[in-house]
Amino acid sequence: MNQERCAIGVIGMAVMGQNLALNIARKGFSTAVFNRTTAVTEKFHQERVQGEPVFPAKTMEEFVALLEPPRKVLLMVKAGEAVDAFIGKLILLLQKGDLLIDAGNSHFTDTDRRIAEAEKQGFLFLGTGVSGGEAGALHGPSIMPGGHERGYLLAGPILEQAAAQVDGGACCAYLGPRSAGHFVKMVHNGIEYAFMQALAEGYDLLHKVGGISTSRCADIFGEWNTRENLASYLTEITAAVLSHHDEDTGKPLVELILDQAEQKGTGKWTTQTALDLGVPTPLINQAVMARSLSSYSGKRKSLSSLYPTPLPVSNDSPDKDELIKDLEQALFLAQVCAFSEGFQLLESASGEFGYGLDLSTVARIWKGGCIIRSALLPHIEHAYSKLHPPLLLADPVLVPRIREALPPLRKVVALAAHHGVPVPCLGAALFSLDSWGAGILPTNLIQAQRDYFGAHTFRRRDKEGVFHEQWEKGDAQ
Ligand code: NBP
Repeated sequence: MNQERCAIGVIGMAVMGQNLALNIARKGFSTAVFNRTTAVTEKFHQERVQGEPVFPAKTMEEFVALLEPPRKVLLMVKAGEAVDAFIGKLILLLQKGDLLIDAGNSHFTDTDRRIAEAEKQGFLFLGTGVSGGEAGALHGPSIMPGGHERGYLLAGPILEQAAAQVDGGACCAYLGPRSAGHFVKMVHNGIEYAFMQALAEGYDLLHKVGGISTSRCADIFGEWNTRENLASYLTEITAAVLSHHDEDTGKPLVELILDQAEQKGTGKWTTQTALDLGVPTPLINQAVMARSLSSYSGKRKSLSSLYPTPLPVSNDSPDKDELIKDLEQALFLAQVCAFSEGFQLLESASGEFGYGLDLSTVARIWKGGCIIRSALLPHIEHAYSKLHPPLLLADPVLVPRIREALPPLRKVVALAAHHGVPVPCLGAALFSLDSWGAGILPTNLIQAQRDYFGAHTFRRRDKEGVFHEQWEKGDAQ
């Protein structure tokens, strides 16, 4: 293949970088590739490149020399120090006006810092979320760029062709200034955590309370995936995972996997940021907590003998068909609540950080390629483009479906409590819906308590103004 100046360069030849580079090259854009460890680049080039215009470089100098000015360099490396290390090297080799794209899962505050530094040095910078795992990276991910809009003018045509295409539109759009793209990706991952946890709770209830085998659970998830309420990538892969058998033992592999969930941090960041912004994200929080708690396997084991399950399945098993029907509705609501809190967080951050996010665009570019793609997203796109509900839970199209699903969710959570099966996410969905819909909450008492011990004052329902009460007996005014 003739060497030519490349349209773009990709740094980082682990799973995501390799697949994204191949995807971009298959769309006809010549692509230079580089990895810190050269052997990785060589192996990739020998084993996976088959005529695509991919050009490996052994050194950073060689890599940069391969690029057509203004140069576009996409970093797909481990978030954190590796990104800063590469930026530090690249700014010595690139020229003003060249573009850096950080496409890893960087924390949004790191992206703000890097963009400010890039500006000082005269470079363009895009902080870009990419979702879809390795298959998405190869066949079309959802791409969430933010940062310098002039940078998007340079790289947008390449990214849009590499992205998943849904209804004739690319699942990629410029989202806003500074860290808008990485913020949206972080919230995407938070929603992903919540929905994964809810699906796991659904499996747990089917299995432990319904006494349904893992293989039959696989069929149930498969059926749910064909229906409007739950059709989604995560439901689809849950069915695939549950139907997968271990070659050595012949058992469903999931039953042999240790119940200790790991996390790379994006869920935790979502929760931390939501707390900072004062946005309630109970499902995402519970999903993060559930993973944290699961990691304490030794402590859990010693406590499991102290607190046996209140009701063994055989004593009080519900009707299986009813459980399956109720769970479908409950999981639908968990998904709606997770999206609702994610979009509320995006809306709040957009105001706080000046991102100017268009929430319908976010929903649109999540419709394909990404891990949280779901049959719900077209409704969410419509809600935010046409109806602008104060909260997704108030979307007039979704309200009747939410009302219909609420009694089954209540039944499922009660059943789980009855049988001692933990359902933190499904429980949080019920808590969330009941709290938003309660009208009056018992926080009046909290205000009174605060005023009692700290003279924090309170406002009243029946009069304007701010009040403090002498609460001690006999001291009341
Ligand atoms: P990893 O996150 O595992 O990172 C591996 C890459 O980072 C390799 O190229 C490695 O080079 C390089 N690297 C490391 Br590790 N430390 C380095 C350092 N100090 N200096 C320079 N390079 C360093 O790869 P990935 O799973 O492909 O993910 C890439 C990015 O995409 C991450 O930010 C990740 O969070 C994000 N992401 C991943 C997925 C997914 O499904 N995996 C999905 C969406 C987003 P080496 O070969 O020399 O060690």
